[in-house]
Amino acid sequence: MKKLMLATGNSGKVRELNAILAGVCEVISQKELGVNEVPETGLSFVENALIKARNASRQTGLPALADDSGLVVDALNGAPGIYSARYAGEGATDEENLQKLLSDLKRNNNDNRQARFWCALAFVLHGDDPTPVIIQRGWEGKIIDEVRGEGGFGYDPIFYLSTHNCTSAELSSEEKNKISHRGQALQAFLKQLKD
Ligand code: ITT
Repeated sequence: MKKLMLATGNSGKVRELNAILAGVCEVISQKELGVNEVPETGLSFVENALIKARNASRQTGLPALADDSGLVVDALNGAPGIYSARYAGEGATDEENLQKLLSDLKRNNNDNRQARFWCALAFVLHGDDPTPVIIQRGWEGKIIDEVRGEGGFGYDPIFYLSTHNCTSAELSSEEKNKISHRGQALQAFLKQLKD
C-alpha cells in the first residue's frame, strides 16, 4: 500500500497516526481531500468507525482508515464513551469536556476511578467493502482530579497510568504511541495487513 487516507478531522489523531505510520505508507487526511464529515449515528465505537471509513472512501474512491475512540469510565456506566468528543455539547473544547467529566465524577460520589481509552479502527478498500478490517484495543488507567501534563490531546491530562506514575499527557509522544489504545490498534492493523 502506497497511500492511506485517514478518515478523521481530529488533528491530535492525525498527528499520532502519522507518527506511527511514518515510513510504512504515505498518509493523506480526509481534510486535504475535502471530504465532508458524516453524522456518527452508531451506538458503538466500531459502528462509528465503519460509518466514517465508508463515508471517506465513498467520497474519494480511495481506501480509508477511520479511528473512533474515546474514554470509557466505569463509575459513569461507560460515559463519555462514543460521545467523548462532544461530552460538554456539540463543538465543545477538550478542556470543557474534561471539566464536565471531573464535575460528573465529583457529583457521582463514587470512589471507583477505573477507566480506559478505547480505539476502534475500521479499514475499507472501497465504500461498499463487505469485508472491512476491524481492530479494537483498550488502554487502562484511572481518572485523577488534577490536570497534569502538556502532551497528547483530549482527556490525556486526567488519565493516570499507575504503570508509569504519570498521566498520558506527561508521556513523550513516542512513548504514548507505543503503548496507547491507538498505538496498539495500529500495530495490530499493520500486522494483519502484512499477514
Ligand atoms: P473524527 O470523528 O473526525 O475522527 P473526533 O474528535 O470527533 O474526530 P471521535 O468521535 O472518535 O473523534 O472522538 C474522540 C474523542 O475521544 C477525542 O475528541 C478525545 O476527546 C477522546 N480521545 C480519543 N483518543 C484520545 C487520546 O489518545 N487521548 C485523549 N483523548 C482521546
